[in-house]
Amino acid sequence: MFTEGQYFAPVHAEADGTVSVHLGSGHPGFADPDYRARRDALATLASTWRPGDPLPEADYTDAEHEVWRVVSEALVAKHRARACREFLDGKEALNLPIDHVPQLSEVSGWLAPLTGFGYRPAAGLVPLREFYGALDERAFWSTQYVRHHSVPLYTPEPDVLHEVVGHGNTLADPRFTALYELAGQASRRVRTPAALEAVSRVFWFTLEFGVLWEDRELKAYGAGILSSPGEIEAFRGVTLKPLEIAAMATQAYDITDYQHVLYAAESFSQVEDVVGGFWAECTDDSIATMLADAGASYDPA
Ligand code: NLE
Ligand code: FE2
Repeated sequence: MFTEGQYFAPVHAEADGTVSVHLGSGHPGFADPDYRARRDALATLASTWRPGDPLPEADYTDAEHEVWRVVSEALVAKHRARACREFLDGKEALNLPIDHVPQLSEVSGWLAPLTGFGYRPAAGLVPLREFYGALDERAFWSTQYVRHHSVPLYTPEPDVLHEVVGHGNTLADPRFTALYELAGQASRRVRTPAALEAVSRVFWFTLEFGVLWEDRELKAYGAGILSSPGEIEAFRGVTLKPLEIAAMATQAYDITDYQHVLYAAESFSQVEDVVGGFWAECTDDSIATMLADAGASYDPA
């Protein structure tokens, strides 16, 4: 079930207070007992955290540091060539390590003076209201596990590489964080599930998978593209549509594969005007009208 907009293996609280992660048979770590144990341990670690606690420290293994290094190294040149300027500004300011997985506490410490953003540890799927609501408090819910070593180039599951290399570099740039905060404010303003879903879909096609034109070259600004050494090579070949809120809010998407339809902005300023403007103003009513005009079915439940 993907109503929450992102793919996550379900997490179950066990009677002994631990948490177990249920990887499906198609998951690259399904038949790897060490990986499964790791996922359970890191989900349990995150689940013990309460607001006000220090962020839990994950005892990353050499093998996990190695996956981080392989992906981060592959992304150095790819970011330079394919990431938008504002992302590169954030990346320069944040200056993440290449050779080891940093702790969420460390990255939060580096982000604080730049934009005031910080992480919260997530055991698994965070409900939409909580995920987006936190953005309004400059807090970003983040997983801590590392993708399976057999799939360094692409994973549909948000892992710590995606949260920190993809989102973290954007959370280091104030033009980006203004957009995250507006998404958070929009989520708090809207009440209906359909309106929240619209806010979330627009987030998907922008801050997760957005692309934009920069000096007549197509660049990525979405964290989902920018954390995948595979998809960052492929996005220029997909069907591009103009940046349009109603279209993004009603576009179906497959979260388990490279995106086939992306929305290209004319510039970063256009993202700020169109997407930031939508999140700044949208209400249940304005979204209901927009969806009705777009011919989408709207269930005001
Ligand atoms: N496909 C991305 C990656 O491999 O880093 C993660 C996307 C999470 C929504
Ligand atoms: Fe993400």
